[in-house]
Amino acid sequence: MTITRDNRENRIPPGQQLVAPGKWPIIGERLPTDTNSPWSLQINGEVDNPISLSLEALRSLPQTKQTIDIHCVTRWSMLDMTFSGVLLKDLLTETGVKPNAKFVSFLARSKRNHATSLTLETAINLNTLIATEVNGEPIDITHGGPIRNIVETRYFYKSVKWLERIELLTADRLGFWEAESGYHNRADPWQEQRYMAPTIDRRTCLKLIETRDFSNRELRSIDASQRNLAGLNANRASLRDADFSGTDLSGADFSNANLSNAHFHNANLSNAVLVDADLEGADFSGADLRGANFTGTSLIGASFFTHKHGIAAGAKIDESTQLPPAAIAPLFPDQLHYVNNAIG
Ligand SMILES: Nc1nc2c(c(=O)[nH]1)N[C@H]1C(S)=C(S)[C@@H](COP(=O)(O)O)O[C@H]1N2
Ligand SMILES: [Mo]
Repeated sequence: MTITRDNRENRIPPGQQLVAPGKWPIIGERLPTDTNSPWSLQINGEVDNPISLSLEALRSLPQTKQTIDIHCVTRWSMLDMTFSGVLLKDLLTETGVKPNAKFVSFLARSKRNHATSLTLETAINLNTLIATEVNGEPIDITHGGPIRNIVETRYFYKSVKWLERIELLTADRLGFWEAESGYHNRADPWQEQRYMAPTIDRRTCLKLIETRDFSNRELRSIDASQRNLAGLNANRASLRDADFSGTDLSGADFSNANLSNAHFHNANLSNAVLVDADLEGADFSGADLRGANFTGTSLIGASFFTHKHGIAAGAKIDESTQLPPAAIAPLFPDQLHYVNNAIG
């Protein structure tokens, strides 16, 4: 059976950009805990007949081909990836589903027992595929082979690498990123459901801004826009989706901070230290980056230039900006072009 993608005119959800052709990034865990022992897939929990299928048994079941677009929460997308495998729906026909089963959890063979979940209804309606091949080849181990689930029209964190167990549940159990990093549990890229609501209230936030010390704190989605935070200490702070638009951050220390999807539009980051920070999906458009140090950063999906609302805004970059080749290599082609031009 072949399932074809819907015919959306615009295939790129808001805030996403295409990676260079053939450059599929590796995100999150790089390898499963154990690559040697044989792979199998268990289906248990609220089912009538729990089963365990060897990889071979899974491959010998009727295969479904599905062409989907991948959208990572860190703002990169890839179109027309053809996965094949067995539909979850078909596997659940084998096991039978108890009437009280409402959620499905996908669990990985990985160090942190990485998992994600969906409502059973969503999982079925979105044609969740238990995939073993991509574009006609077995899925590479770094991309979750030999078995990963594939969920179209959801951010890619709903597709677990090294899938080894599917558990049906009566109540939801948040997945790894959803619980640890506040990733949105619905994850619809067309609605930009990237993160759950902020973890800190307005008053605590204002007090913290006064101290200029964010070090080691969990401050996802904090609104620190249009402030004077020169010399901020944000060493090892967790600042996913934080809003620093228009803020003075000159000389700030963001080393080892998690700033994925943070907003630095028009911020002053002159002489800021971002060494070893996670900057995936971060927006530096219009920011002053003179003297800033990006050594050891991860910049997949980051942008230094936008033309949102018809207005072009590029970051201020010159020879004093430390943007090592290794850090900028994974940038989107147009972003890389802008940065290279600016460095001169
Ligand atoms: N086991 C496991 N599955 C995972 C992750 C992970 O860290 N561990 N990361 C998720 C995220 S955030 C994304 S974007 C995709 C990345 O898949 P890729 O590395 O094949 O691009 O895997 C998802 N599934
Ligand atoms: Mo992701």
